[in-house]
Amino acid sequence: MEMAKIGPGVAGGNNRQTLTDADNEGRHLFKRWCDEAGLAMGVDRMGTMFARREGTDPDALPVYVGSHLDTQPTGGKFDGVLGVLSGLEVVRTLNDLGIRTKHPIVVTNWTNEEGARFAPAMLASGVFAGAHTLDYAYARQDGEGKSFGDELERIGWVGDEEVGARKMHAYFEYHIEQGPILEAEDKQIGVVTHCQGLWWLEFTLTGKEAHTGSTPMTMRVNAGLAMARILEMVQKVAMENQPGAVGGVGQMRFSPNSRNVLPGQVVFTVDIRSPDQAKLDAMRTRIEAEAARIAAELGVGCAVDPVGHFDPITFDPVLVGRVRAAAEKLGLSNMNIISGAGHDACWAAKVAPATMVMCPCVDGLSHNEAEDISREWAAAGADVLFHAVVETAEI
Ligand code: HGY
Ligand code: MN
Ligand code: MN
Ligand code: MN
Repeated sequence: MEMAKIGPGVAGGNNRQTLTDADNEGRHLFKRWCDEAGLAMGVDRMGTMFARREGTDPDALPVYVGSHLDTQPTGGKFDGVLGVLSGLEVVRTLNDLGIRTKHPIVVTNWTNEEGARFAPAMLASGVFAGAHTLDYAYARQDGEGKSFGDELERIGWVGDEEVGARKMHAYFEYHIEQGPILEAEDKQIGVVTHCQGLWWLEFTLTGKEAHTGSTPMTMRVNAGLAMARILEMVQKVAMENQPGAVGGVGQMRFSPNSRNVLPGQVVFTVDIRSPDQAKLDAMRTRIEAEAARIAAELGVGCAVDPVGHFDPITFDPVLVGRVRAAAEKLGLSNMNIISGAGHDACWAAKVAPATMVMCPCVDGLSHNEAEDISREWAAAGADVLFHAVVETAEI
């Protein structure tokens, strides 16, 4: 039986899903703006873009500042792009002021942060940090069976740099919170101390295709029912691990996906997260065991493939301190926060001192086209980013 392909369709919609023509267009616009700012562009074999501003000491390791330009199928007005363009604004401001830092500064656009089209999320930064091989990344397929490597080739962004060859003095990422805390606490700046860990568990349930009308209830091998019970169980496990745990499912695929055919196969990805390592791993163990029990009770086959994972991250205390000091110096209200969403900074933190700056977002909403921030919030975070980056790059 043909494996049910999962993942959103890439056609249409107001988005820049990774390696689509819209992503390509955004990359070329970003490159033009980097050229205009006098930056030298390097591209690695995952298509990640590194725009370098020279420092006074060419031997000094660069300070990297970036995020991602790719988006979800719906959303992404600020998620990622705010951090890339604010990084560019840091170097444009230094250009305007005629300031040359000691360390070079490299503005970065990581390929496929979202993991919407090609799982897992943070794919390019994961290869950069050695969590995935290049072959693994190139073989990842989207919902239409296209591979990452072929699509990167198609849009012409296979760079010549070995992935991970670059060494970083430090890495900064500015991002919207994508949650409700900063707005609710009326804070302008999130001083990001940690990021919660995650597991993406891809379940493949195998039932028996049969007529939804003429098949007696006692004769069904119902993969759809098994999926429903597993989703309910994931909700229960996450609620039993409050505070500080989340669990849910964003995508699933029935095969043959016909109204009057019981599904022969159901494929879906469970997304669980927690800042607590033990809690995160215990949730995974429990969900896999209970899913197997639920499937067995219904005579449904159950296979699990962990398609995404990273442990909870602690960001670099020195850099975190610089973000806090910059917010204080600028008179901006601020608080420590743990990032609920994953970011490229999580993999960068594996290979260099790294941290993040966050600004609030309206109603804590993200991964939704209604995602919004105020100009004041955007500017305040960019000011903090500027001061923290420049202090680290040394004048
Ligand atoms: O899944 C995440 O946390 C990120 O939005 N890619
Ligand atoms: Mn993001
Ligand atoms: Mn996102
Ligand atoms: Mn782990």
